[in-house]
Amino acid sequence: MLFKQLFDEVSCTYTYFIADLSNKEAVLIDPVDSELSIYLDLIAEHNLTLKYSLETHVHADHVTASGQLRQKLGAKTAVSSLCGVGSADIQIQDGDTFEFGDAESIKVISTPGHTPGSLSFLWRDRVFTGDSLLLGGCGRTDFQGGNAGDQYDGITQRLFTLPDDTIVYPGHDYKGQWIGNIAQESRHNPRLAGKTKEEFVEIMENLNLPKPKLIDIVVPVNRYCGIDEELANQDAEQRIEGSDPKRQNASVQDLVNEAKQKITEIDVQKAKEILRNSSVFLLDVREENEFEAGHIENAVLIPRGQLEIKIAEQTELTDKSSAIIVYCGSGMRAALSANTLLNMGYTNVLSIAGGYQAWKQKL
Ligand SMILES: N[C@@H](CCC(=O)N[C@@H](CS)C(=O)NCC(=O)O)C(=O)O
Ligand SMILES: [Fe+2]
Repeated sequence: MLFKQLFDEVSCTYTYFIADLSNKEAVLIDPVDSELSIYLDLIAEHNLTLKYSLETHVHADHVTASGQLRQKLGAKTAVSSLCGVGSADIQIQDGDTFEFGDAESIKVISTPGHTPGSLSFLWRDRVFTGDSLLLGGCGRTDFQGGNAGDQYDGITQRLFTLPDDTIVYPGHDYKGQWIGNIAQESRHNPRLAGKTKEEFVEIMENLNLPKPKLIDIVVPVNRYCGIDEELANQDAEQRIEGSDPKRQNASVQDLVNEAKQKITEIDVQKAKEILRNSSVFLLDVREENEFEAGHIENAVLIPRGQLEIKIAEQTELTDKSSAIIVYCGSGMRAALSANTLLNMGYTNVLSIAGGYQAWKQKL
């Protein structure tokens, strides 16, 4: 076996590389886009096939390399189904396993809290905890739909119940630490050891950390596996032309086209008419910074990646036949979101074609 713990010094992110040198299959966990050449060199040097690129969550501080690894090597991208990454090849569920090599298996342990879709991965005697459990700390829970109570439950019930000598490999470390183990973390982690859930929540609510510098830029891109929306479109066009046989996976544009066949789109004119004459839940699924730069009056912001979780909290929508109009920047994310809402049982969902860009032109 070949196992490497790699570190991106800019974002203090750990990436994990596991390869079975006998049958030449490899897996990456949380690859960082600026480190891509290192992964490609490692893979070429050992003549490996990269089978999976696994994400512990949608990252807020760096761009993932998973989309590029899919394009260049045909690796399958995999992220939790709760992350809103419709373009990922595999929508991971708790308990899933990823088989690779002769008899290697990585087991998925759901550890929500840092984000609703945060996962840990267990391989042999090692657990890759993403930004759930960090060494002597844990991931923050104050953005991206984070929840401190869930974080406490996930860490104490799913991770601290692993054998004491399980090695903990975190998603980040900001103090120069590399590894820990379950015994150390469960007994001495200052945020968790001997703390009740209420005490933990209190600590997490008072961290007062500044937002990650790149959050508004990288989260939307990471929802497309680290390839921005426009590039993803170009990529789709190239794939449809069949220019590259390795690029056979469903693209963002394919998913949008599929969604558009199932949902009902209306133009801006019609949307204005409906909004004038009836009471409708107007849903903006863009990111916070886009919303702040301008939005339709009375719209409720729920970024697409938080849709499944946050929509259920809307008291106005307990009746699933309530009218919902959804929009985004150009109509793509709204189409995907409308389709998600239909799948969740909402029956009266409309999406604004052309999104906020079209809306602004009709002011
Ligand atoms: N200074 C970093 C912020 C890093 C950050 O907030 N990291 C998140 C993980 S994405 C976290 O949970 N940090 C925990 C902590 O700082 O205690 C940046 O600007 O990118
Ligand atoms: Fe994170």
